[in-house]
Amino acid sequence: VYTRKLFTLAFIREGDKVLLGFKKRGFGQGRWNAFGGKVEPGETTEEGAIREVREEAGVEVVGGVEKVGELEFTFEGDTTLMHVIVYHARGYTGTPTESEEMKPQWFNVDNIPYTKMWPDDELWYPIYLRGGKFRGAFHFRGYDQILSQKLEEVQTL
Ligand code: 6U4
Ligand code: NA
Ligand code: NA
Repeated sequence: VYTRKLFTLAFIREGDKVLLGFKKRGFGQGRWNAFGGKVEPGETTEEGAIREVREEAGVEVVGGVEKVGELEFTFEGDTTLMHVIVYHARGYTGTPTESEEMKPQWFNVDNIPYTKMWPDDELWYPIYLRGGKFRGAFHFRGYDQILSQKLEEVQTL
């Protein structure tokens, strides 16, 4: 029996570019990722996603966020299930600014640094980047090896 914990992961886009952050500390340290974290008591997942973008990337979401995916991550020998709601920000204002947790940088959609990211990212990013929605589950050994996976593109979440 798993203990489910709710997280967000949010994307900022600008034309052909997507904003990622280099995680400087904590879970996923040393990897490029979108922005997000734990949903706090009393906030909706959308509010949590918008807050994490503000805290980690230094930009303000404008026009709200759209849910684009749902992911579940489990780890061999660990009873925690990370339930991650993935969002696309409809717009933003401000200039990406480095925080204690993340160093933001724009990447062209054809030049995503998959070798320096979570290994599941190269599997589902392409669905998101072409405008699709997805549901996935990945079971890890350590943080580098996917032991089993499910991934499907869906019309609605
Ligand atoms: P603290 O340091 O406690 O404030 P917080 O920012 O709340 O942390 P954090 O950064 O630990 O939470 O949350 C983990 C982040 O990593 C979430 O945005 C989800 C994301 N994430 C976790 N596993 C992932 C994976 N396999 N692939 C991926 N993102 C993942 O692309
Ligand atoms: Na975070
Ligand atoms: Na947080």
